[in-house]
Amino acid sequence: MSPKPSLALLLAAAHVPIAAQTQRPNIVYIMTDDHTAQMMSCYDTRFVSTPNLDRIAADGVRFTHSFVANSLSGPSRACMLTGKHSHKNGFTNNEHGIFDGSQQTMPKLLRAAGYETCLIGKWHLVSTPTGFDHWEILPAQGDYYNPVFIHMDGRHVVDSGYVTRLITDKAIAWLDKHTATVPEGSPEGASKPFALFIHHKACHRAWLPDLDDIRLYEDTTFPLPPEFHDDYATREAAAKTEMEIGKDMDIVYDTKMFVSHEATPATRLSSSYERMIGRLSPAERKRYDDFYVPLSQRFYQEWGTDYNFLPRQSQSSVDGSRDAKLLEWKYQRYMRDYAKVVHALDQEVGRVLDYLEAKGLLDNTLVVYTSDQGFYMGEHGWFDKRFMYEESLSTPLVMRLPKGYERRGIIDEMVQNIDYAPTFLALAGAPIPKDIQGVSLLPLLKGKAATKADKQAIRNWRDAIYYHYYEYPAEHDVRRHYGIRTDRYKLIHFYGHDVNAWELFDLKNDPHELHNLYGQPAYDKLQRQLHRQLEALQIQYDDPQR
Ligand code: SGN
Ligand code: CA
Repeated sequence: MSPKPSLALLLAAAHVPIAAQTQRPNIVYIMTDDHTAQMMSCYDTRFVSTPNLDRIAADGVRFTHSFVANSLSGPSRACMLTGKHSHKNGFTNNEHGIFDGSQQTMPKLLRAAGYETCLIGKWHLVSTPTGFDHWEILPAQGDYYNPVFIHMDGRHVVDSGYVTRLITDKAIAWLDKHTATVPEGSPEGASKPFALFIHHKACHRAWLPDLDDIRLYEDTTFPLPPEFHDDYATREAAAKTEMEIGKDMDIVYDTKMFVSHEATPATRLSSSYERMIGRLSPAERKRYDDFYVPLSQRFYQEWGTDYNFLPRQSQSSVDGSRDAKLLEWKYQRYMRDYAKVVHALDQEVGRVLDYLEAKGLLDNTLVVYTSDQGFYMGEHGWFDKRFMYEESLSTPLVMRLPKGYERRGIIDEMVQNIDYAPTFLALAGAPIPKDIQGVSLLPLLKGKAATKADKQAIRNWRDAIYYHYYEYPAEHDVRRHYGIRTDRYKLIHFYGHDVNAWELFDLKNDPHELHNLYGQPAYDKLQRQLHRQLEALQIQYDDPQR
């Protein structure tokens, strides 16, 4: 009978360098939903204060050119898990996708390299999670109030409380349990290194705050973004969407103008709204209503109960007109509720950092804070995401680095969410499979410890990223498109159904992407060059859509 191989031997077989085995860093990956960099004070000081998120950036690094590959929840999650673009991991859109959990994923590879893996929170990939030693997930989008969690044994259990706090409680409870158990004969002299994935529901629509935070930001008047009154000239697909604050934001569901079922005019999403707040206990509901009902009564007194949606022209309404005032009023409500939701998120991230610090784990842990994509906070008059324009192509990314990684401050190389998988594998000392399309970010994180090869990797860093969005026909009506972004320019092709349009932007001279330069003779040479670069990327990533 052959003796059982030790863990050390197994790790060696997994190509983990022996020296690294004693102190391999832990990974805490915190991914929120729809949290955009404009609403994070280390990126943008105009709107909110996020001291705990800023702490990660201040102690570590902040990426200023961090992008997603497909600006939507499920697809982003699949890119993160696999390190591959949507056409390779198979999960191209939320509406028809079921993630193939039998494929190679980063959590599975980390596990094979000796990590313990745990996932808590939003999953959104339809199939059952694979590659995690422990998971507890929200069904689909999940709920803010007293949410259901699905357990590994299939039970659906309702927990009392606010979702952001509950997800953190569960993550910390898992850490407690994990750090208390040291496997016998562990070569690391402690429990296994871990990779903990904390996936928040916040701050997804409809931005329902913790009752403790419900009155925050009520005295704040948020400045309008410069391109709030965009008229979408020269951008056909932008003009065709349904994500305008004026025209498409629901007065009941989104801005919460609800008195009672009987006393409130019904909208398309009223019953969804009633279901969401119907989850509150009577005492909780009273606290909720004490705040929103008087506001709603005042709203309907002022604007009338026939109010439904503003017309398209509201975007460019004359200052002081009824439509213009109502549009701005909706914007302020949207911003305030979103800001409240971010507040709880910031506090709960602080709680995780404090926990790691108290346990002496912080210095040997890579803490990543990011979102599944960016979001529009009134830019172009919009909410939601999906487009390859800057606000939703970008996603916040800050990291607190484990010891040995000395880089601090801003990193401005272009990075993408397909890079997380190879980064975590490299950090664990595990090999990066050839079919992974992202690249490890470790060379950017080493600072003084960078080797010759790292410096070479930085010199040869990618000069463009590739993007492909597929979910159409679907909610918000964003047409399918793919494109390329370089450090200065962007070329996008909207295709299929009723549109076949190219757009070209000069991000330096037109940072708000209002002037589509495609087809203008002065840009002919640049246009041809970008087409070539785009095609080269489609070949490199093997995207059949060309
Ligand atoms: C829901 C929202 C949409 C949102 C998608 C995708 N509608 O369908 O506004 O774009 O999720 O978001 S709602 O009426 O249900 O709130 S994602 O982040 O999960 O991709
Ligand atoms: Ca999202």
